[in-house]
Amino acid sequence: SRKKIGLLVMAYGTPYQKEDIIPYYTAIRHGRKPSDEQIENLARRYGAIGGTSPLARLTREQADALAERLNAMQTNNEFHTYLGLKYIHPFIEDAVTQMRSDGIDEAVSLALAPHYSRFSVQSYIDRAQAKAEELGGITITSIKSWFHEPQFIHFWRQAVLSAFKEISENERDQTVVLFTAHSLPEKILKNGDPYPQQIKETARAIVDAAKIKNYAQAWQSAGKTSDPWLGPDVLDQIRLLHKKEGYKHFIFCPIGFVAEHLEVLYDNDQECRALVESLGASYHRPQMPDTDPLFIEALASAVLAACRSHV
Ligand code: FEC
Repeated sequence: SRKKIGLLVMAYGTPYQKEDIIPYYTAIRHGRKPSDEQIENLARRYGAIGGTSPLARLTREQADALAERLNAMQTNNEFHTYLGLKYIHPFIEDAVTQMRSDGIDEAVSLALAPHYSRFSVQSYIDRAQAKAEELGGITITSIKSWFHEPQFIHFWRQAVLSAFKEISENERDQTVVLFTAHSLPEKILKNGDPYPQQIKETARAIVDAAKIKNYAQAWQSAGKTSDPWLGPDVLDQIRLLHKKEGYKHFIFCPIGFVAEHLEVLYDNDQECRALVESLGASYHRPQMPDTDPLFIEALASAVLAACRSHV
């Protein structure tokens, strides 16, 4: 019979309703309550994308689609999905506790973020492992990154190519593809964090697969702290590219994210778009991975590879 395997899908989380914004934001800030001004600013941005983010729904749909795909493509294991979020319920710890009480002794964890950083994915992993150790009797194999999955690259190849189709043929040479990911504090570089390199490799692989001529990379959504953050910032990069090359079209690929959410719908689709259009150029942003079958296939492939090597 099939072995029962826990599939711990870990993701960032988002406020479900307006009232969740303060506790959520406080959790992101490791328990330090944000100022009234910061809260208003964040509430305003959620307001600008319709009140709340579609991320809660999309994360759930991604987890369900992944489990369904995994159970359809092989017969050794029966995967049971548990959703564990970083900054709102159900928390990562809740999910591990639930798996354990459901009698699961082996699990695979996957974060819905393609690239590994000690500051991002490792903190998901640490929380799951700490809870598993505390409870005992459950082993979790943690996938650290999955950006190299061929179907993930293939997804972005298709997405970029469809964005190019919106552009008239004679202007395709005056188009730049801009790859972005969430910025992190520059201090990550001191410990040789692989995050920037993995993002660069992802961009490179998409460029090769889609035969893109003009491309650049930038960081987005940096925190407003006194620490230096990885740059160039996306807004500076847009200005620079426009000044130097006079591009008519900007295609945005936020390859560090996997769903439409605040960062994409506000930081890209509103802030970046406004700047691009103020420069007289056009803004394009292909569909995000969401529940695209190619993307779900990429995640399933990463989970099966982890099972082959451990479970
Ligand atoms: O609700 C939504 O639709 C968006 C959810 C959301 C995702 C997301 C992804 C990442 N973040 C990463 C790092 C940081 C660092 C700080 C930080 C701050 C915020 C704030 C909100 C927020 N993040 Fe986030 N992030 C999302 C939401 N993030 C809200 C707080 C207000 C603001 O700054 O806008 C700075 C913390 C601090 O103040 O010290 C650092 C990284 C990712 C991508 C990887 C992942 O998904 O885990 C890295 C989705």
